[in-house]
Amino acid sequence: MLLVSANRERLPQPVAPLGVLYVAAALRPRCDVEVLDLCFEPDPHEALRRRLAASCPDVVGLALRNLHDNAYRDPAALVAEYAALAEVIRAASSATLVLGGAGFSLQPERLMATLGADHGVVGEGERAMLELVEALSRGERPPRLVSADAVAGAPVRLGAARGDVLDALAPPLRDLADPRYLAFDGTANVQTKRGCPFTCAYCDYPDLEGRKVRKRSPSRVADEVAALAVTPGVSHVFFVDSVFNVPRSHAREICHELAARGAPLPWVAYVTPLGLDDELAAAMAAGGSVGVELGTDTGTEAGLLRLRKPFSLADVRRATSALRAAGVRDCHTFVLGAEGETLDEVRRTIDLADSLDPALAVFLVFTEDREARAVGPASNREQILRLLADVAPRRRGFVVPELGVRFGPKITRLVEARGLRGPSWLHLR
Ligand code: B12
Ligand code: SF4
Repeated sequence: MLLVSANRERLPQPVAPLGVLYVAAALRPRCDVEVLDLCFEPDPHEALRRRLAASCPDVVGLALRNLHDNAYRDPAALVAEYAALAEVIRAASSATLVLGGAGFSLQPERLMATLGADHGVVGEGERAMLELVEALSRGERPPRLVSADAVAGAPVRLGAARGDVLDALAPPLRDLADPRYLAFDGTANVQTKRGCPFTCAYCDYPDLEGRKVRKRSPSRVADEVAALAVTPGVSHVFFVDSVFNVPRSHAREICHELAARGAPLPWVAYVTPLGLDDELAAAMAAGGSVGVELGTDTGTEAGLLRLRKPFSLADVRRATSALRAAGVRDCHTFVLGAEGETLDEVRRTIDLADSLDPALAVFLVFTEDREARAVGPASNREQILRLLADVAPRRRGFVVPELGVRFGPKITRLVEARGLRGPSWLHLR
C-alpha cells in the first residue's frame, strides 16, 4: 500500500498530513504501508514515478486535502494538479487507485469522474480503507464509494453518524512523516476529538467530522503531547479539532492534564468565543496555550444571526479580554461578502476588528454555496476588496490573503530565515 499525500500548499505553513498518518496506522497491521509526501518534492511527478517503480504497490491511496488555496480561489487549478497525479499513477502502475481526504470527501463524485479512480473513501479513512483493502484482497468487488459507516454497500453520505471510538484508533504513524515539516517550524499536529455540534451557515467541518462529538480521553491527549515534547524537532503543537473548547468540560480537562504534566509544549487551537471566560482562558494558558484562532466572522449581531453563529458580539468581547488577561494571543478570522451583507456591515466588521485590536485579524472574501459545496464570489466583492486594500495595510495585524497583505511566500521565507518556531501567525504582528 502506497499512500500519497498530494498537498503541496505551503501557506500559511506546510501542514503534515495527519489524516494519512492515521490511515497508515490503521493499515499497518494488515499490509506493508509506505507514505510518499509530495509537499517538498521539487518534481512531484518524477518522485511519484520513482516510488511506484521501487515499491510496486498493489493499492495506491491518493490523499486530497485541499480544494482551495488560502484566498479560497476556484478549485479548478488544484483539481487539474490532482488529475495529473492520477494520470502518472495510471501510466506507471497497475495498482488500484483509491481517493480520500477532506477535499475529496467534499466533492467525491466530481473528483472520481475527473481523476478516473477505482474507489473513493468519503469521510474518515481508518476503518473504511482497511475494509476496502481486505475486500480487494479477498478478490471481491467493493462499491466505488465507501465510507466508515457504509462499507457494506449502503448509500455513502457525508455527515452521517459515525461510531469509531477515538481512543481505540492506532496512534498516527509520525515516523512516516517527512522530517521537513518539523524542520520548518517545529509544529506537530494533534487531534483531541472529532465533530462539531454547531450549524454555522457556510461551514462544512461538521459534515466532514459529524455533528456528534467524539472525544479522546484527556489523559491520553496529554500523554501524546508529553511524548511529542521529547521528540527531536517538536517545539509546538497545533490542536486540529474543528473547535477545541466544545465541549468546554473536555477542553478544561485536557488543560488540567497538560498543566499537571508541566505544560509540556506551547500550543495553538481553533476556539469559539462561546463559554471562553476568564476561568477557561487561564486554564488554557496554564496548559501551555500561546495562541488561539477564533472564527469571529462578522461584526454585527444581524450578521452573526445570518451566519447562524452560536455566539454574540458580547461573547466575542468577553473572550478577547479573557485571552488578553491570560496572555494567550488571539487571531480572529472574518468572512466578508456573505449573502445579504451590506457594505455598511462590512465596515462595521472592520470597526469591530479595530476595537478588538487582536494579535491578528484575517479577512477572507467569499460566499459559500453549501449545497453545491462550492465557493462563489460575493456580489459586492470588488468594493469589499477596494475597502480592504485601503484599510488593511495601515492596520497592524490585519491580514488579507487574497491581496497578499501580510501574507505570502515572503512570510514563509522569514520563518525559515529567522528559524521561527510554531505557527507563523504567532510572530506576524
Ligand atoms: C486544522 C486545520 C488547519 C490548520 C492545520 C494545522 C496543522 N498544523 O495541522 C491550518 C490553520 C494551518 C489550516 C490551513 C489550511 N486549511 Co485547513 N483545516 C484544518 C481542519 C480543521 C482539520 C484538519 C485535520 O488535521 N484533521 C484531522 C485529520 C485526522 O483528518 P483528515 O485530514 O480529514 O483525515 C481523515 C480523512 O479525511 C481521511 N483521509 C485523509 N487522507 C486520506 C487518504 C486516503 C487514501 C483515504 C482513504 C482517506 C484519507 O481519513 C483521515 C482519518 O480519519 C480541517 C477541517 C476539518 N474539520 O476537517 C480544515 C481543512 C482541511 N482546511 C482546509 C483549507 C482550505 C485550508 C487552507 C487552504 C486555508 C485555510 N486557512 O483554512 C490552509 C492550507 C494549509 C496547507 N498547508 O495545506 C479545507 C480543505 C478542503 C477545501 N475546502 O479546500 C478544510 C477541510 C476546511 C474547509 N472546509 O475549508 N487548516
Ligand atoms: S463552530 Fe466552527 S467548526 Fe463548528 S460549524 Fe461553526 S464555524 Fe464550523
